[in-house]
Amino acid sequence: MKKILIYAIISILSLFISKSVRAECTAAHTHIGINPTWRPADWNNPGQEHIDSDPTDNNKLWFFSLPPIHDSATPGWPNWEHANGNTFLALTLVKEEGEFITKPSDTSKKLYTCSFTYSKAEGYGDPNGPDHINGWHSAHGPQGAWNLESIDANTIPAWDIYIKRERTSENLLEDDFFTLLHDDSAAWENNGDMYSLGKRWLSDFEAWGIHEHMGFYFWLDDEDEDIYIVFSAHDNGGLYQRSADFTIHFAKTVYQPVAGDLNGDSIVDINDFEIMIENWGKSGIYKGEDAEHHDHDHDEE
Ligand SMILES: [Ca+2]
Ligand SMILES: [Ca+2]
Repeated sequence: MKKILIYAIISILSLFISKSVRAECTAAHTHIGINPTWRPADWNNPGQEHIDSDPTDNNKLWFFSLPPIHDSATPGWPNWEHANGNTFLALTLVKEEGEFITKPSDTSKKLYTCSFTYSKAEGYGDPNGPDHINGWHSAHGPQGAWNLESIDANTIPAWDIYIKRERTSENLLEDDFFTLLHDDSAAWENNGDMYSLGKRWLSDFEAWGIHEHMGFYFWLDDEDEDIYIVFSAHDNGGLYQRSADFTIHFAKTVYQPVAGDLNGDSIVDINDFEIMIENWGKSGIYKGEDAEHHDHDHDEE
């Protein structure tokens, strides 16, 4: 009886929690913060202890994907990558009434975007995972170390963040990439274009920050399997230093790492088995303490 009651309470609680999560924004954003070298010492306890390998970059901007604490954490955080560096962001064909859309100036190119759901537990296609990827958000990380300055609701911060489109991969023409704002107006149509992210009071975080939706669109021909775009973040307000260039990779086909896949093709089959048989019994272990003493006295003949 007691057990049933506990289960009932848990399911009511989880209902409530999933509802309140869904009430929030369900899109995965690229985050913008400061201090790229700061990390919690232990992601299982991110509120305590930290490491910071470089004290000179504490005011430098940086970009990151969904951090390890998130239910839909990006496997290769802070990049939009898998843990082995493979591309994480999948491209999806844009369809209008079941038909794909071709580029007006080159009908061999079709319109793609990046719109899929993902969670850590269920992987790609989990309807409860956020939609990847959509726009930008300020960092509101553990211990506040990555956060842009925020004093209170009445004090508008001095920072004024804008993002510059640096370049795209060489298989794209300049007008093969653009973004659409939520009102369907385009931004970043050319390399070198800047886009200023508005600052606003975010009541969810009780802090000043950035929350801007934006879809990524590409005109791709059949040869374009992988593409990338490079952005940098800047502060017009003079508070923060320019970020390092941030590269976002997209691919029509994503190759997830799988345990047992030895040749890296994301399939575990006879080819991996052959590699294992060929190398059966080999050992790559070397213990420095077993090294034989080497005489460095070169005077003796
Ligand atoms: Ca630092
Ligand atoms: Ca394989």
